[in-house]
Amino acid sequence: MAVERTLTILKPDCVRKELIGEVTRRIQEAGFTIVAMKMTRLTKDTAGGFYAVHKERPFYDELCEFMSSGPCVPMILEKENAIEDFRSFIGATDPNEAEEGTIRADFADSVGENIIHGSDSVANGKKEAAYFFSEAEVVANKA
Ligand code: YYY
Ligand code: MG
Repeated sequence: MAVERTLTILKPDCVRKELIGEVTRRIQEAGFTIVAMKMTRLTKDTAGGFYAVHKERPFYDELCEFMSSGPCVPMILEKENAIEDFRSFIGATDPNEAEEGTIRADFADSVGENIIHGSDSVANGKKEAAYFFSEAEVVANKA
């Protein structure tokens, strides 16, 4: 299996609930290596750019409001099979459908406020990582 990178965001609800530590601990315990990390606050426009693929969806405006409602913590994670494994680790988009023990099942309140993002393909992971981090901000952790 190939080593891949995925982009995650601990969303504003994760930060508000003071779950940065707990979720980051679980991410590392699951074998993902953090190679970039920051705290930032999106504007409605930068949130909209990140989720541009959903522009025509009925939830887009609310999603952009939510994603810009407070600070968030984007990270680039590295692991074998990172994309698929991280999607399993966070659980389904709707926490009511997320498997027990996943981040969204354990911590998310609703489909709109679901604690965490994970890239859905290697190509999108690269695009999303570049949305938040310059090359110089990506660190060879555990080289
Ligand atoms: O990749 P993932 O986050 O699991 O779901 P997407 O279908 O890409 O949707 C992105 C984001 O949009 C989701 O995390 C919450 C929000 N959303 C929503 O508010 N209502 C929906 N019915 C679907 C998605
Ligand atoms: Mg998605």
